[in-house]
Amino acid sequence: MFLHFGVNTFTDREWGDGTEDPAVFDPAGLDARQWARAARAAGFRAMILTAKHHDGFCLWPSGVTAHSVAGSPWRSGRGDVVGEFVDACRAEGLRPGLYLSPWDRNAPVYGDSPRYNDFYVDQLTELLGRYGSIAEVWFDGANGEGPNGRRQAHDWPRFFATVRRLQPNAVMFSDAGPDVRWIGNENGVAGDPNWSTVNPDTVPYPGATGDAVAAMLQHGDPHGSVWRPGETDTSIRPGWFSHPAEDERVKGLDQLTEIYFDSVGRNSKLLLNVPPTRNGLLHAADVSRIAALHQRLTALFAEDFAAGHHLAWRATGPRSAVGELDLGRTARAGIARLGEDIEHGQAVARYTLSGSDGGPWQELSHGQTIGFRKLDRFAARMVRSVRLVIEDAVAPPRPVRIGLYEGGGP
Ligand code: FUL
Repeated sequence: MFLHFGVNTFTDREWGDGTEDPAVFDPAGLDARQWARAARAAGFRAMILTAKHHDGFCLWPSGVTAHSVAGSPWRSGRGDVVGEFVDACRAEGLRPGLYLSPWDRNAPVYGDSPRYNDFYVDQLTELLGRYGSIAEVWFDGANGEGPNGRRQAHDWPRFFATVRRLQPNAVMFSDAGPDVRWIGNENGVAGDPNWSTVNPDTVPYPGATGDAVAAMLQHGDPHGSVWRPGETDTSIRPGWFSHPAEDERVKGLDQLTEIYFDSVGRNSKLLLNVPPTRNGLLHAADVSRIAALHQRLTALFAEDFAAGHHLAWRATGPRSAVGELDLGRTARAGIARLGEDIEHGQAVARYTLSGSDGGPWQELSHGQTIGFRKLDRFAARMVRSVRLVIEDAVAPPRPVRIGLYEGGGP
């Protein structure tokens, strides 16, 4: 779960300009445990908070700027949202992650490249040194300075090295990784195909643009030299921050289900933004929507007909294979869940899944990449056995995990 929260929550904006008075920040009822409980109950495993958005306002009392919660009336200026957030994650068994916007519209040194790089590393050092283990660091690529704006040359190698040194187990996200990559849009849709390998030279730094960049983010590269799986970020609302005018525009259950299939179902992580409101709580409408999504997904994947049944696998060539699995009974199937053993990478480039109820094989679905997870929905039919034909691959294909579920029908 992604949480966008900050001065924009109070000024009703998406991008603050950095001139906001810290006094506007006063989430009187803030309860990070409520965020974490809602997330956990809805099946989320991690939460990522905007510790600093583009406006430069820090949700923790940073020692390198006065533009922070320390200048706000909230908890009489002695509060620390990042601290409460991390504690709440720990209490609910969620992994905490932090977003620290590289673009800073408040910092006077922004644009004086070496000095801002020092300032940014100082902030990273505070965030990664004070709160115990942090699971993910999120580097946003946005920059709206425009042609006459300030030009900041970010020292990405230094930022990445700082994270590695202070939090060696943290995953770093950006357009350019180095660990996980942006999927290239904010609509909740990963590419199909979607390779977890990329060519790093095509996306040299976060915020790089162009057709080749967009294609690399969406699809990866079957021959890419680095492992950099996609992460799909999208918001449950039209905006990233909470706006009362959008309380009626929380995405519907069907749309969220589509997003799940289009992201998680296409070999990507999903990072769904659920923004806290001005009183510092998640909105009831959002909380009930994520709970409903969890319920629906739990129901869809309740029973795996293939579980425990032997998959007979054999190579049919250097880059092809066939797997067959007998369910031991006839079941109505409408969803297949496929997965490669990614400890050995990602190999499958083209496949066809067929089913039989005793008669001839009939195609259930076909596709290109599988990767960690591929979800296929098809018109539900009775099957007793399934056959997965790997028609093309970039390496000898290993046995693919197959799950088979009834689904709700398309
Ligand atoms: C973008 C930002 O400009 C948005 O405000 C938001 O934080 C989104 C996740 O990334 O680049």
